[in-house]
Amino acid sequence: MQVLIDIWSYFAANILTQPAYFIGLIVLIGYILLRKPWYEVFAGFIKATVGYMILAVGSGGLVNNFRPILVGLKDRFNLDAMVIDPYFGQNAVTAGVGEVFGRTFTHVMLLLLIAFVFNILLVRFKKWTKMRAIFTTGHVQQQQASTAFWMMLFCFPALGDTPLLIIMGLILGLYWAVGTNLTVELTQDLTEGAGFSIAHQQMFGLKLFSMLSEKLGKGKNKSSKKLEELELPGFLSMFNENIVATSILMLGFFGIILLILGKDYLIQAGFLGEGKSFLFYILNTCFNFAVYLTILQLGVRTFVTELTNSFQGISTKLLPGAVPGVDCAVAYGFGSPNAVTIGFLFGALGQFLAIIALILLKSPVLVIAGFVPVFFDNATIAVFCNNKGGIKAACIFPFIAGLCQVFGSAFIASFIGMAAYGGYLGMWDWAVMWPVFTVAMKYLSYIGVALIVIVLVAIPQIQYLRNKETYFLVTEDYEAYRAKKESKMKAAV
Ligand code: ASC
Repeated sequence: MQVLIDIWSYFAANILTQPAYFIGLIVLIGYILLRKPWYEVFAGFIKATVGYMILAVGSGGLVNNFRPILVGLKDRFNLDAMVIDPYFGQNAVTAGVGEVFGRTFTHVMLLLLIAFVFNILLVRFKKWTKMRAIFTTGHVQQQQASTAFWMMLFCFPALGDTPLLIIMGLILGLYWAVGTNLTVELTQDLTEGAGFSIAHQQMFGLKLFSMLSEKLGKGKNKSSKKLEELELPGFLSMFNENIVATSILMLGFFGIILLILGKDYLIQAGFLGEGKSFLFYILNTCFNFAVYLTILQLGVRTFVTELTNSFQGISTKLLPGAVPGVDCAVAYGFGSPNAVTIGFLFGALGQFLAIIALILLKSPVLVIAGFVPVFFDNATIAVFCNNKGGIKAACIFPFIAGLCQVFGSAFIASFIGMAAYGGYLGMWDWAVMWPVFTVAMKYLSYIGVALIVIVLVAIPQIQYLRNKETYFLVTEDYEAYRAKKESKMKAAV
């Protein structure tokens, strides 16, 4: 038994929670199943792994680049508050779970394993479950397992380890399978059949906002144009170029925030070297955004084709008709690159306004914006909303999402007692869906658990019943799916 636990720990630490190697492994297995020659298998593994590492350089760079701004806002306005960010949330669980509940953190990895295996089984039996996607974003799974572990202990503090892990594994595994399944059509439409879905922290949000965007975009008004269709006249035409647009928008928004923070503060906090130019510091910070975004997109382009091609091995031999659910940043390689920037800005606006509201209302819990929710959640929502509903949708829904992230996190983190440990996950599903789950379990106990399971199990069934003809076609043969959808649309006109 110990040997098995050691193998699992090694696998979890080095592969499962290291997305680059996990994606590499999936590609490796996929190509082996397709009986490709060894050198193609090996090359595919390297391209996928290195591609993912490039993506990680881009996203890590974005996170670090914006740290001074977010830390600065906190320091300058003397806010003593919890940060909404997956990494702060994970630290809060590690720090508090023993103190509050007297349990150890090691169970989190076990919970991850149970939920992951359950997700695979649900997809294996998709004929009955109607679930088509596997959640492969390991580092996110780890963050979610930590938070879910805390929530579960909060609702059932007296429950023994084994039943606790089983119930939680069931709910978390269902959430992964149902959530990533919800984004299958959206992602296939965005990527024109690249063969993956989104497995991240805003999957229910993506589905909800995409449906609303579709409604919004139906009107014949100009604003239902997509961002990439916008042809700006005269000097505005420089915004047609993504790198230029991104840099100018960042300069307008974050340049002003940096000016407000002031040179003295930035020097004192150690972000700006003594004697260095403040002007060029601002330019660097804002332009770097465009740099890291470009790197991120290069990473996506490097590994996505490998993943798409190799997964056919898995989806024909092991898990028929399944797609891998991947990191939300992969979507930034598709659709309008400007949507990423627009989503970030409107999401930040929503979050900042919500934080000001908390301060004015003298909320007992204050929130500090963390970069991961404010950027990755809202940029992703904008990419999908732009694709379904155009420019207006790409502005409105990230803004609303920003409000949800702050208010929802403030509520749930104080309800379950995580706020005292300085952080909460903060992403959309965890600021809206999981608070609902937690309240249901806290007040209705096992009836609450049963209700959550019933609702989650029903969602893919409803999706299936609404589109029986094309439901499995969309992952199995995208071209045929598109042709069917188009002829249906023509018939409706
Ligand atoms: C998260 C998280 C990250 C980012 C990354 C986006 O939720 O923990 O590191 O989003 O996955 O690419």
